[in-house]
Amino acid sequence: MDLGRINEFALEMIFDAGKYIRASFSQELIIETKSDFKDIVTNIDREIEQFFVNKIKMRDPSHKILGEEGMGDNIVTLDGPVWIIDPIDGTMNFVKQHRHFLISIGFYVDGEGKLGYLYDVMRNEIIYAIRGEGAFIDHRRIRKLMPLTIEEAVIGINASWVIPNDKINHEKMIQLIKKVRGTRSYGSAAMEISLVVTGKLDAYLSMRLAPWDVGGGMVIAEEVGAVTSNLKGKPFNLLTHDTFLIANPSIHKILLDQFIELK
Ligand code: 2AM
Ligand code: CA
Repeated sequence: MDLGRINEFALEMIFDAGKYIRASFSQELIIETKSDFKDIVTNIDREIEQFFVNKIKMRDPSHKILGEEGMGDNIVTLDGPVWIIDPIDGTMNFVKQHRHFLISIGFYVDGEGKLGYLYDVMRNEIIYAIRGEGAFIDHRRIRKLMPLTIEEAVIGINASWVIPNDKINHEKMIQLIKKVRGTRSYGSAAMEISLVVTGKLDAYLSMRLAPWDVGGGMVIAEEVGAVTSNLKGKPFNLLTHDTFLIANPSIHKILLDQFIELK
């Protein structure tokens, strides 16, 4: 399989989708809710996913697609070539802020991440990785992450995990917030991952993410030395929803051992 050619195909498809999304602000968006009132989707999410599915299937019908909006295949295993796609990660930001949302795509073969893409549509900034060849931001190589202490770390966390909740020990989260240099919350898992792999954030954690939120970012993480896992320290399960942690390697274990206690 020629990953270089698939990479060129993917980059072109992503840039075309970006142009379409930017142009969509001149039309009225159709906004619907999904599982609950906080979970929203627009006609653009669906149109972009359909665009990716058409492009990929036209190029090679044997490639399978796991997409958030369900336009792809019914995926029960990661056997063979599988594209994991979130057409818009951060839909709430897309609707409300017209920025801070990304296209997130991973290309896996037999469960192994080969290509990863995080495209910040409004900044027109592409981060991508080719397994074994490194990660790039706008075609410049991204350096491996530098070690740091927990006191120097800036971490991405949603404020809801610092108030009493049924998923994680919030007292330990409060200890963590006191310990680190700073915290941030961006409302797009793909954006938080893009910041960790470029050293602008040192960790990001979430209690519930889907394969398409992290599939692209996990390939990039591997190439820059960022560590990914679920909150039990096991590999993130790309076939279902799971907890998620990505961190600079020097603080991944400390976060898991000292601050993260699942209920
Ligand atoms: P989305 O915008 O593609 O839905 C927001 O904190 C982050 O979590 C976003 O990356 C968002 O992706 C994701 N997210 C929102 N609701 C989710 C859900 N029910 N399951 C998994 N991920 C979700
Ligand atoms: Ca999405």
